[in-house]
Amino acid sequence: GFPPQDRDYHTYTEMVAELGTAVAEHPGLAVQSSAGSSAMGRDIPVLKISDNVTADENEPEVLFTCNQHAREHLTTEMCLHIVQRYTDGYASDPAIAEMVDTREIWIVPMVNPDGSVHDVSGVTYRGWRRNRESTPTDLNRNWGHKWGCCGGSSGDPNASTYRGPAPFSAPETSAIRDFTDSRVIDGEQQITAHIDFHTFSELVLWPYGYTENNTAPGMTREEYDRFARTGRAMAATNGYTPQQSSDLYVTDGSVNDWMWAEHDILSFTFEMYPASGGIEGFYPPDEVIPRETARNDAAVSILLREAGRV
Ligand code: 0X9
Ligand code: CA
Ligand code: CA
Ligand code: CA
Ligand code: ZN
Repeated sequence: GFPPQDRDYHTYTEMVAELGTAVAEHPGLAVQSSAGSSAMGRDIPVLKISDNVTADENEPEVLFTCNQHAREHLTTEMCLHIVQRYTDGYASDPAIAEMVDTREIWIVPMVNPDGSVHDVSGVTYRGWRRNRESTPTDLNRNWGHKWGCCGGSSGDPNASTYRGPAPFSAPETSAIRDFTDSRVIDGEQQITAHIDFHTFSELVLWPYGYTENNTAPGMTREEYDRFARTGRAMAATNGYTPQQSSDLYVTDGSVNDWMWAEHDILSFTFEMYPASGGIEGFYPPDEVIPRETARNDAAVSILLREAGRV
């Protein structure tokens, strides 16, 4: 688990317990389900938050995913913070209640549970990024849109950005793909907006990642402008830097490209605190968790509101 000085971070077991507590305390607002299993057989829990939560209502759906990359533990705390804000905050905050009543919010706090557990299973942090298949895959290079197309991933099984042998070869990416596909009802994708949380660099990123061009097949000028406008509006609230993801560096097989190209989901990556650093940037002290998760409250609210615009 986490060392004593970082005990406020949640291990996999503690994350599962936290979701159980949220459901127990708010049975009318939260239900837990499963997206599937990791390579080592761990469950990948999904929490849904809404009014009349056991019913599939005709409300815009929004997805938050965290911890694709094992060592990016602050992102799990971000997803758990969203869980708490939209459950515990329901009774006292009318703005929260309005969003819970008019949206269906899906939260996956640990997309990569095996990697996350592995990263904290030694005497010191392991600096692990990928999943825990026998040949580990970088999950954020394993998505199926333009997989491996453009030099934005590695075909070398030893590389930290190894894309895997085929698109969606990793159980974790195929689980989130299947969950997302399952939200297509009567031919219409119900999820309209998504944030995949990472660390670090304090960035708001939008697709495409595989090309440096702004427009490309499936991305019109108007659509690009909506990404840029929404991304900049969110970044104005948290002080992050907004940019197209390929302005940082080109990636192929990343989650945002697939979510947008396959499902027209307004899909962003947030790179959380800190702004810069070396390997220690992945391990901010647990004292910063409250500040650095609440820092994204307004941005999350903006995305939820934007999710209701067609
Ligand atoms: O490389 C990644 O997967 C993300 N950065 S991280 O340091 N958390 O690994 C960034 C993905 C965003 N996409 C592009 N930069 N194209
Ligand atoms: Ca501490
Ligand atoms: Ca509802
Ligand atoms: Ca619905
Ligand atoms: Zn990452």
